[in-house]
Parts: sequence; structure tokens; C-alpha cells
Amino acid sequence: MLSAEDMPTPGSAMIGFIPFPPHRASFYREAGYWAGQPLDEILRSSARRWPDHPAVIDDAEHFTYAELDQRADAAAAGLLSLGIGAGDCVLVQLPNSCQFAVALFGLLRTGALPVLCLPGHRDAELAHFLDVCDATAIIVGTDPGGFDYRAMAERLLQRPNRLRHVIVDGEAGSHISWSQVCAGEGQPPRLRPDSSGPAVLLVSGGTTGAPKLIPRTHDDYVYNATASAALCRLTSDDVYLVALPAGHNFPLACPGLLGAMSAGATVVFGRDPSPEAAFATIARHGVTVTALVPALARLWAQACEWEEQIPSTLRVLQVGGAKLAADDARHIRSVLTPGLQQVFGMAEGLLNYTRLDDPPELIDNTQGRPLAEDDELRIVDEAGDEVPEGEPGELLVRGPYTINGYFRAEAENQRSFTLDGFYRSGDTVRRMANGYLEVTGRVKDVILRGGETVSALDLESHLLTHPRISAAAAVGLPDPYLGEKICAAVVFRGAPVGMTELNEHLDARGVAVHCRPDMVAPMPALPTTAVGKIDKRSIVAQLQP
Ligand code: OOB
Repeated sequence: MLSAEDMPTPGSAMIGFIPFPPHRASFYREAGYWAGQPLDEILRSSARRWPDHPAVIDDAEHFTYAELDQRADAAAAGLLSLGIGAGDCVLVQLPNSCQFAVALFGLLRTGALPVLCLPGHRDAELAHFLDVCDATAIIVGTDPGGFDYRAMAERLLQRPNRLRHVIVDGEAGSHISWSQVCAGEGQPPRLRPDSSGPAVLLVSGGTTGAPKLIPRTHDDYVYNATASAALCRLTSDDVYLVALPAGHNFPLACPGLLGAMSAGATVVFGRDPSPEAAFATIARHGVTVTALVPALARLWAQACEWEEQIPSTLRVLQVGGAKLAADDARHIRSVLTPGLQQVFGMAEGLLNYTRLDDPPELIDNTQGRPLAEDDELRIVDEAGDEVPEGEPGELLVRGPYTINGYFRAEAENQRSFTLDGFYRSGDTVRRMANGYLEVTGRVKDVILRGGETVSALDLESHLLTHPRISAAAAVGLPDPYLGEKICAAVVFRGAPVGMTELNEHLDARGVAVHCRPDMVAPMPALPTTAVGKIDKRSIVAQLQP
């Protein structure tokens, strides 16, 4: 919410935002979680403290903190002159680049709400975001020789909605060029947004259903980024590589680019997360910290066998977004860095981290423990009752940086939140006596085969132990006799492994007969979501006749 004089007009971004209940908000303030600062203060205070220190770097340009601060002001002035400001939602779909940071802070300084889309999102997702948030502008990049983002924005403009401005970083054609916006003059008025109101809208990472918009407040997101930076012991000597898409919560704020900036570190934007390109970037800039999804981390570890420039400067390598197998964790620690950190997080809030000096057994075998002492976790059975310690159940959570509702999604909110404000994560976890969690699967990621419930994640982790399997996803396909049959979509290293050999392998590992694949579908690569997680919906669509 904004202060009285800046009150947004009706139809504004505040409608449909569910705030923290007052008693919990005052508790988080008093307990010191919420600093009452706008998110933008991360840049302002680092620009005061480290004006000449390199803030952001990409292949084309680099800015110090003072320069980035000035660019954000100029962008804000340019946006305001277009009539974009408090109460507006603006879709941002930029590649990993310094201009992503300029756009994010520029928008924050106008009071508009950035909606952080990923470069992998296409017409269907963006149209849905427009319908939900009534965005008035979209800022897109260009991808020479790749996908035409400008043409997609033009298609969106044709739909009945409030979209008026298409702003293009690159060849803008008849649209507004981002560089022109960034040449805005004059100092934008200094806003004092209510820090308990929304600062950004993130996009949910779910692999089922339409993505939802997630309002993160100034208070909760500043805490999210700065507490994560402290946990990773970031300082101004660190160099953080944004390898995943910058608009995703993990590389954005866990600690990500915002946490790195709060510590005065340098943020390097990488466009290509392949080992070849990323290893060269790491060597060139002396990258000390980065975040990857397990599939990429596995690939980076394998690539140490053939790449010449093996990373030697990584102090912390965070892996999260999907389950990391214990064998992969060990391999990553031995070839890439002993500083592996498992991260089990969600755009909705809760973050779990293994700690930097945890013993290797915890780092390899768990997905960490909550960031905040006041993260309240409940692990419940189907009836909603808490399960005994060590037993798997669904994870429900509330706390100082977990949302209280999706943005304008009443029906979804009824399903996803309990009456006392806990978010139902849909993840099944086990909590050990030491408070560490192990993710055991998703409530819905099970295959119902002939009356048995089979955990997809469990089967996948067994499959991945086969030396000739480099990726695996178990999905249920309709079957007239079994209800669902188990299909394993598998990427083989070299020639496919036959069913007999696969069964022998699973047999040797003690996997029950009814939990083994009924069919194996070899694939050259598994389809992925916009952030690089395995996309099961797309696998099922490919395999269904
Ligand atoms: C992160 O955020 P989202 O919103 O893209 O996805 C959240 C979901 C979780 O609910 C869980 O199902 C899965 O991704 N997940 C993991 C995991 N980390 C996330 N499942 C197993 N093991 C893990 N380590 O993915 C995200 C946000 C912030 C930090 C890290 C990841």
C-alpha cells in the first residue's frame, strides 16, 4: 500500500492483494524480521556504501553501484513520463542482463508493480498474467536468431486487455525503445511505499495448472534476500553469477541478485548456463556463488570430465528447485566445490537451506532446514493431522516471508491456504529430529497403479543410480486394467538399457515389483519448464496417443 498522497486509483495493483494479518505483522516487525524498508532501498544503500564498486556485469556492459542507481532513476523518470506509475502492473520479460536490474529498480521507483516473467514463458502464460493483473505495459528483450519476443508482445496487444505500451530492449520497430525510456530526465519523486504492501509479483513454478501470481511485500522480500545473504556469508568480495533466469525467486532473492546487491557484491549475468559458457564466465569474473537446478548441476559435474576450465573459485554452489539425488550431491562436492548447499524453496516464500558448515551427510541427504526461526511448519496426513517425527506428510507453512494468498485468485486461495493462514505446499516431506527436511515427493506426483500408490520421485531416484541413465521422470499413463501404468521417460547415456537389465537393477536395489516401470520411453532430452525443471505435463502429453 502507498501513503495517502500516492493512493493508487481504483483498478489498481492493490486490489486482490491479501496482506499479513495485523497481529502477525506486528510480531514480525517487533521480532526484527521486517525492517520497514522499501525493496529499492537495497540499491540505494549499496550505492551510498559502495558507489564505485562493480554492481552488475554482462557480456555487453557493466555498471558500478552509483551508475546503476543513476540508471534506475533515469529509467523511472522515463517510465513516469509514459504515464506508468503507482497502481500499474508491468510485465518484465528480459533476458539475464544488466538491463534486467535497471528495469526492476526503475519500476520500483515509479511505484509500479513489476511482474517477473521468465524468458521461457509464451503467449498462453503471458495472456493469463495480463488477464489476472491488468498490466498496462510489457518490457521485452530481443533474442537474435531466437524467439521473437516483440512479435509475441504485439499479439498480446491485439487481445482485449489494458495493455498499452510495448517497450523493447533492442530493435523496437514501431514500439517504444527501452534505451529511450532509460534516457528519461529529471529526478523521479522519492516514493515512500508502505513496506507491508506488494513490491513485486513472482510467477508460481508449479508444473500443474496455470501459473499463479505471487505478491511479495517489500518487508518480506527484503528479509528473504538479506537473511539469505547472511546465511551464505556474502560480502562485497563475492561475485554472484545469475545462471538461472533472473526473474525466478531462486536467482533473484535466495540470496540471488538482490541478496548479493545488499552485501555490495558483484552480480554477473550469464545468458548461457551450459558448462562450456558458464565455466568460462566463472573463470573470467572469479565467480564465488551461483544457483542451479539439479539437472544443470549434474551436467556441470559431468562436464568436469571434459571441460578445460573447471571452476576453481566457487565458494558456494546452491542447488535447488527439484530433488537432488544424494549420489549427485557427493559428485558435485568432489569435482565442483565442497561448498555445495541444498536449497528447498518456493516462490510462495519458505526457504530451507543446508548450512555452510553442516557435515557432508546432511548436505548430501537433506534439503536443509528453514531460514527463519519463526517459520512455522506443520507436516500433516490426509486428514490434516500432524504426523509423527520422521514420517512423510504434506508440508504446510506460514512465517515472516510466506504469502497469505495468491494475487486475485480467490478459488485457488481457498484450496491452497488453511483457515489459520498456512500455505499448503503440495510437497511431501519428512522432518528429522534435528529439524532438517527430506523432500519425499509431491502430494499429487504419485502414480495410482492397480490400487497401489507409487511415488514418482522414489522410482526416479532409483533409476538415476543406473550408470547409463542421465535423466529420468516417472509418469502415470491411463491403462484400462491398472487405472494407471508406470512409464519411465529416460535419457540414456549411449545405447538404451533393455527392460530386463533395468528390472535387474531395480531388483538389486530392492524396489517392489509393483513400483517398477511398465514401459520405458527413451528420449533424447526431457522437456523442461521455464526455469529448467523437468516438465511432466509435457512428457505425459508427448506419450499419450
Ligand atoms: C523454487 O521455487 P518454485 O516456486 O519454482 O517451485 C517450488 C517447488 C516446491 O514446492 C517443490 O515442489 C520444488 O519446487 N522444489 C524442490 C526443491 N526446491 C524446490 N523439490 C525438491 N527438492 C528441492 N530442493 O523452485 C525455488 C525457490 C527458491 C529457492 C529454491 C527453489
